This record gives sequence, C-alpha cells and structure tokens, in this order.
Amino acid sequence: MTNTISRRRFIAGAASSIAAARLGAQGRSAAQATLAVPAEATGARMPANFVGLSYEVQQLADPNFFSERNGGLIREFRALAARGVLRLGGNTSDFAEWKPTAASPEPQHPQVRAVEGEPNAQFYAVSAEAVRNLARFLEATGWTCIYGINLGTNTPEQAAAEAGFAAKTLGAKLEYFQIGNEADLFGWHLRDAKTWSEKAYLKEWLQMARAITAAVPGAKFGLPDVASNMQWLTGIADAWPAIQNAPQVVALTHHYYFGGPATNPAVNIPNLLSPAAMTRVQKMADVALAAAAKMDVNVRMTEGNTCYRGGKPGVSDVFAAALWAADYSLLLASNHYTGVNLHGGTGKSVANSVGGVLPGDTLLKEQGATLAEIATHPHPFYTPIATFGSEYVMEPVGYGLKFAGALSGGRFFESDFTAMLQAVGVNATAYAVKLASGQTSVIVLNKGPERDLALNLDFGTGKSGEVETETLHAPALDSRKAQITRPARPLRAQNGKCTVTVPRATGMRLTLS
Ligand code: BDP
Repeated sequence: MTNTISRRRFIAGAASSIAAARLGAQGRSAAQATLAVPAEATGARMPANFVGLSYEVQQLADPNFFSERNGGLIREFRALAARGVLRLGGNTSDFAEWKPTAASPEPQHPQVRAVEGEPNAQFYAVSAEAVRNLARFLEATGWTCIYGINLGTNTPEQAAAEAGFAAKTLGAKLEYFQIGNEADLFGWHLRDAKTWSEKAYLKEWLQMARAITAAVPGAKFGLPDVASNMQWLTGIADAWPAIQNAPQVVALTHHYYFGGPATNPAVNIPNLLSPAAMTRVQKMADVALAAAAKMDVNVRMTEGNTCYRGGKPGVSDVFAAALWAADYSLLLASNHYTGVNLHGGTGKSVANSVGGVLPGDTLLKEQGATLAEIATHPHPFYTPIATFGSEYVMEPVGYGLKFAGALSGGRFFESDFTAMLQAVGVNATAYAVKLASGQTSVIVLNKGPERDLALNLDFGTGKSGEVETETLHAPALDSRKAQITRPARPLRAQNGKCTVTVPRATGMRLTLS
C-alpha cells in the first residue's frame, strides 16, 4: 500500500533525528523528540462528518429521546461535532418491530433460542412518530444517520416497509441502511451455529436488501457490521463479484471494543493506553481496507468503545478513555476510515442490549460502593454523552472524540510520528493534517503517566506565524473529568520551528496559522 511505502520512506529520512532525540532523552525526565511535518499532505482525507455516535435502536422505543424537544441532548451532539453521524444499531436492533400506526398489530415473532443465564429476548416497537422525531432531531443537530434494520427476527416485507418510511422521512439525513447487528455472533442465539457463516448471512442479507431496494430505489447499504470476525469482510469481498443484481453497498463496517467485560482485570488503564492496544486496531484496519479496496467501497467503524457489556467504572468513564478515544479515532482516520461511532446512550437501553444488567454495576457493588456512589458514574459507563436525571453531560471519552474531531475535513501528512516518539521512550502518538483552511494542525497524545515530552516541531522551512494550542487534559488519568482548554497566548513558529512541552497524560493540538 502507498501508505506503508511512504511511511517507510519517511522513517528512513527521519532516522538521524530519532538518533539525536534518543541521545537527548538520556538522563532526563522529559523525552525529547523532533517531528518534521512533510511538505505535502498525501494521506487519507478525514471527512468533515467523521465523528459519530452509536445508539441502540431500542432508544427509538421512546419517541421523545431523539426529538427536537430534547434540547439538552441536541446541545451535546452539537458540542461534540458540528457535523456527525448517528448510527442506530446494537444488539437490540435485531428485536425491533416496525409499527407504522398505533393500530398496527404486533407481528409474529420467530422462536429465539434462550441463552443460559440471560433473560428472554424483549421485542419492542419502533413507531412512525419515533422516526419523524428522529428526522427533526437530526435537523436540529446538523447530523445524519445510519439506520439499522432488524435481521435477526424480521421478514423482508417488514424490513422493506420500515426502510421505505425511514428513507422518505429522513431524506438526505439518511447515510445508509445496515441490516442486522454483529451477525457474526448470531450462532449464539438467533441462528443454528452449525450452519451459520458469512455465506448464510449473505444469502439472508441479499434477500432483505433486495426487498428494501424494491421499496427504496437506489437504497444504500453498509455491511456486515460484525462484532469481531474480520474474515467476514474478506469473504464477502471475495464473493461480491459473482452476485447478480447486487444492492448498492457503500461501506464495509465493523466494530471494535478494546476488551471486556468489566470484571476482566486486563481491562485497565495501562493496557488501554499501551501501544499494543493500537497495534491490534491497525491489524484489523489492514484487513478491512484490503477487503474494501476489492469492493471499491469505504470503511467505517460503526460501533466500539473501551469495554464491552456496558463499560468499566474507573476505566471507561475516566480521562484515560479520552486519550484512548482520541488515539483510536485518529489512527482509524489516518487509515482512510470515513468515521468512528462510539457506542453509548441511556443505561436502560444498553443494559437491555447485554441481558438486562451492566457488569460494571455488579463490580461496583462487589467493591462495596453505595447506591449514591454508583449514581455518580455514567450508565452505561462508556457512554460519550451521559444522562444524569434530566441533564446530558459530555463524558471524558466524548471529549477525546471531540478533540480528535478537530482534524475533520483535513488531509493527513503521511509520516510515522508515532514510531519516532515511541523510539525515544515515550508512550505518545502524533498525527498531522492540512486542514481545509490550508493550516497545518498537529495532535500529539502523550498517553503515558511517566514522562513529559519536550517536542521540537518543524512545520517546514519558511512557515512562520502564530501557533494556536489546545490541550486535552485532566488532573489524572483516572479523573472523572476531562477538559479542552486554550492558553491565553499562542506560541510562535520561527522559520517553521517551535518548541513545546507536552506534559505526561495530556493531548495537545498545535495549529500554525
Ligand atoms: C455490542 C453490541 C451492543 C452492546 C455492546 C456492549 O452491539 O448492543 O451494547 O456490545 O457489549 O457488541 O457493551
């Protein structure tokens, strides 16, 4: 891939500055590094609407949630990004039933196999009113949506009826449909594990997508929205050319959670922020990009977060999650992903998606937390926008996404800043883009708690001017609060060069004006 080639070339060019930086770091508490921004931005473009959130479809069971009257939620969406993509899906999406009018009868539901230790599946209705309100909510936020249709317990007729109404009502605010959530896990409860595969999925998917396309000419789709089996993307891309009369697919999609569940001791701050965590993301991205190239479509990370089954208190809801989210988003953006949707929503909808209880609550109770203490945590623990009573609050993980989102609309400079920083012994990553305005903007994430980073940043010969800085910070990695602030006075770049210290456990954005 050109990406890799030019990255290697850049490393070779930068080898001398790495060596110099290594020497400089010896015997000091701050690591020293020099990053030189290449002359041309030739990497991925980060779409203007890159930032995304993912919510359970069950959230639509309350038509007042995504509604133009829900001012607090609208405010937080807008604070997160001026343009973004709301993805509706999650486990609950495979138990939704379409209810076009108040008098519509409940459809017959197929038998769903009971899973030991889990409550029975709960079906719920998505009404026409909820879809109408969703359209107005999107209008008020400036966002668009990816609309999830039930595959697990649905018929092509019902799917087409719902999609027809959604397409008409959402208009240009509909990015595309997805059919089924994490179908790679259907063998667990919704299908026969012995016969279920990506081939069986594709057969069912085609039947539904064709029914939807008949109702919505030109309907667009993302697929397969898998939990983790990346081979499905490869298998689908290989099978695609032989499909006659194929529905219009615009994106390959998948999910990624760092780990889980909350009771897993490996889900902790050092592991979350370790370079190895991002190496795993890169490996998945390589598979997704190769499959997408074969199909000539985009890739999107439609769902993910720090810890599955609703998140982990003290990991998902603290500042470490902000640094993780910023790094994860920018790594995917620099890998040509068109967006990232961090999962969240209300405690009830996400608890319903994972069997009724959030393991993070069980953990807190075991640790002796009182109900009042438990109530200070967001529910679910990983949600970017939390609900506390009637208030909506942006959580640290949301701040991380917002911070990364500031590079939206830019084009990446291809470089391996991250390898250079790690070579000087600091757990930091960096990304640089040329913004749509023509300005160069660099984000440095010094994720480790140990070392400050003394950075010599070179924007390029002849480029002088003010350097605006913006900092993503908190008192500590396990702090429940995150902040994005701007110092009163900007820095100055002389002949392209400026020097700055990025403190440990801090993100910094530097923009040359
Ligand atoms: C994903 C599901 C979503 C869950 C989430 C979780 O799609 O519905 O809420 O995991 O486990 O796999 O937190």
